[in-house]
Amino acid sequence: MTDKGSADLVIVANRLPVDRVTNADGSVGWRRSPGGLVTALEPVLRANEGAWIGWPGSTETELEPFMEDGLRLVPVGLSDQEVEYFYEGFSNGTLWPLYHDVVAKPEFHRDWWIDYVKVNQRFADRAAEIASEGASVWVQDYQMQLVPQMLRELRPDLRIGFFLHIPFPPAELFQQLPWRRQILEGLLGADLVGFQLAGGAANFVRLVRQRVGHKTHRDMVYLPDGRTVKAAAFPISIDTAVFQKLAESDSVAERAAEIRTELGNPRTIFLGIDRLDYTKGIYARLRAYSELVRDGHFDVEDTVFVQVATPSRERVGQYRVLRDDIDRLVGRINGDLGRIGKPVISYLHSSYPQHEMAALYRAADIMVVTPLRDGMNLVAKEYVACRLEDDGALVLSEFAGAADELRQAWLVNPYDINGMKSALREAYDAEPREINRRMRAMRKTVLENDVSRWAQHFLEELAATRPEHGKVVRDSTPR
Ligand code: GDG
Repeated sequence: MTDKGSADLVIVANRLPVDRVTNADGSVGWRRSPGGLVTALEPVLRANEGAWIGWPGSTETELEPFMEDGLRLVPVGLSDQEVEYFYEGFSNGTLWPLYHDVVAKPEFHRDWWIDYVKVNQRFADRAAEIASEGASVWVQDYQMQLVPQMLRELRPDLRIGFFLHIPFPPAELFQQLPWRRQILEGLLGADLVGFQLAGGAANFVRLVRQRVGHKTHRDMVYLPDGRTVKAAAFPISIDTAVFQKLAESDSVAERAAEIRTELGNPRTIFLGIDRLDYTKGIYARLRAYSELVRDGHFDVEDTVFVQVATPSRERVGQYRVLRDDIDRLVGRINGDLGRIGKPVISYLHSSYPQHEMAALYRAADIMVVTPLRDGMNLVAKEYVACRLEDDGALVLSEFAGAADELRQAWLVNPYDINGMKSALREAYDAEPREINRRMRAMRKTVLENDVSRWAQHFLEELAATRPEHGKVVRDSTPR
């Protein structure tokens, strides 16, 4: 690799931050996919001749790099087999369940691993091509864990950061992985490895010591060639201003009122919003709620649970089974306990625009977020951002990363159905003063720590690594 590219900051992520859309006239265009990550990184990408490398989400065509709304996007193509082996297979059938406490059984297939290596190499090659001399490259998430080392081999001049959006498991689980050493070495190609929580960083450092045999001290790894790698926590957040503004708008307020009317003006609306994923604890949550209805604590005449389950990974077998399980459970609960026009659970298997999400957050009196394991959980923070009047209760799993910051939620163990039932009842019965006190504290946390701050904090730490090398990443004052 001799030719250096021109990008001073490169983001490497599995997906590009846009979706391909076919317009009414048949032409093909791009629509920005909503998400805090791109909003947070946009200003800093613009200020640094930045580029974003990712898969455009379809296998149809090979695409050249292009500009979209001022962002330089560099597509990496995947074949049908790679989508199946690298993405659905190794990423979502092996790593995802393994990193989430093995709540589903991870599958280990050597063919999947071969494609994971192949695709990671392709992403690393692209990054090596477009990064300028001494540039910073920020690699995102579990699909890309080999990229730091592959890139370091091609371009030792780069500053490389990595952030894992999902939990990093304890050694006892990680060691099941037949390719554990390769993954650890892949990550060690970075100068800075970021995790959602300090526990993830500690798990990583311990594994590096035990399995790779490098010297470590606290959050630092010392490599034999003199290089150091820092592991630290950077809890991600949301674009708080966007949600706050949406929640303040008249149209969202009107839509929230409309939702309430459409539900028959109940006294209390419970809400769950999740990707339909077995880590999110939807099944046990709905069971806990339905038992409270069955036992007469909640009455379908004035209480309803709205569960939005956004379609996700529908080609992966475990996700299809989950969908059937939830369909059956909801059908049974509504069949047994509902009345005409009064379902116990109003179940929506669909995705919605952000405006509708904000209206749901505004309409809901009690938000129920009970994952079995979750890196952070942004839905919990979005709910808090939308509660302009410091009202609304949050019932939150102890096993979501967000529980570290949102201590004033009603915290629950999602495996303990009776415990969840008690928390749901307590939140339902809580005095407005108590609800306000808790929400006020949580709003302070979410308002002070938004996703721009998260990105800035990570990039500052990255810039502080290898001070003798690398360009200075220019700061940007977002919005
Ligand atoms: C991973 C980690 C970590 C959902 N349905 C719709 C919709 N959403 C949006 C939510 C939220 C996001 O998707 C989901 O984020 P979560 O954090 O809740 O969960 P994961 O998708 O599992 O995310 C997680 C996160 O990465 C970030 O690091 O917090 O732990 O698992 O923003 O609002 N958005 C729209 N329509 C929907 O129907 N517009």
